[in-house]
Amino acid sequence: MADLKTIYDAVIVGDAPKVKGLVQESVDAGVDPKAVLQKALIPAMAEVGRRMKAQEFYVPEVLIAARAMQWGLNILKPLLAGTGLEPAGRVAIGTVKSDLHDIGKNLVGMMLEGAGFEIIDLGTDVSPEKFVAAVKDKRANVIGMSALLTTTMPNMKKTIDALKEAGVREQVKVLVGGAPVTQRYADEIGADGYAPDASSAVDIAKSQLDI
Ligand code: B1M
Repeated sequence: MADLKTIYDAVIVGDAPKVKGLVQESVDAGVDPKAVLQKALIPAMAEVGRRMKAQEFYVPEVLIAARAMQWGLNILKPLLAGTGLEPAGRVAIGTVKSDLHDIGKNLVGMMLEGAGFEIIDLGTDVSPEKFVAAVKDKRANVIGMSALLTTTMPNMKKTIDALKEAGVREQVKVLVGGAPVTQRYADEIGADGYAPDASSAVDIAKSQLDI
């Protein structure tokens, strides 16, 4: 039977087929799926985040590790449903209206998922109304907005305004990021948090939700 450390190591090196095989082997042998998630996949992605911050890993390494984590997660998800394991938070993430850049947004989503958050991926070119609907209909408690263009950044503010108009601003934490976005801009538009990279996004989301 695969030990959890082997799964942890396989995620870090981004060996998706190996992770898939080992996770399947573990659950078939009766290992608790929660243990596989909490003691192998999540800590592995935390380590990937640490290496990214330390500039030991760059975008390609992070993407392949996240993909490996995803393959393992796909096996665990149906087994975890109904076990009462609550996600750390429910994040509706998207690239703002008129902006089609999604590499950074996907990376942030994958890192958050790797940290135990449930991700509602709204995609790109997401209107303020769609973000509002994710809070109302899908019970998101975090809105994650990404913008890569200086011309689309103002749509972050428009989304925050739409959340206020819909009366749901107080129900969610708003996290923003993307190359042209700064802490100063986040403060200016009234966001709750700003993260310069995917790994910090996990730290900020956790601290916003007091996890
Ligand atoms: Co575009 N593009 N692009 N582009 N593109 C930029 C952003 C640009 C800086 C290039 C340049 O001119 N030097 C420039 C913007 C200039 C500006 O606004 N000042 C630009 C432009 C102008 C354009 C077009 C207008 C070009 C044209 O058509 N004339 C056009 C716009 C299309 C549109 O969106 N409507 C366009 C199109 C494209 C492609 C489609 C070709 C492609 C996107 C493909 C895709 O995403 N699927 C593309 C690309 C790839 C880029 C560059 C080269 C790379 C962006 C990227 O993926 N970076 C980019 C130049 C550059 O940044 N060097 C550029 C890697 C990614 C991992 O980083 O997204 O910053 P990033 O994400 C980081 C952090 O920012 C942070 O974490 C991530 C990981 O650490 N982060 C968050 C991101 N979102 C976050 C959310 C958070 C927290 C952190 O919380 C929720």
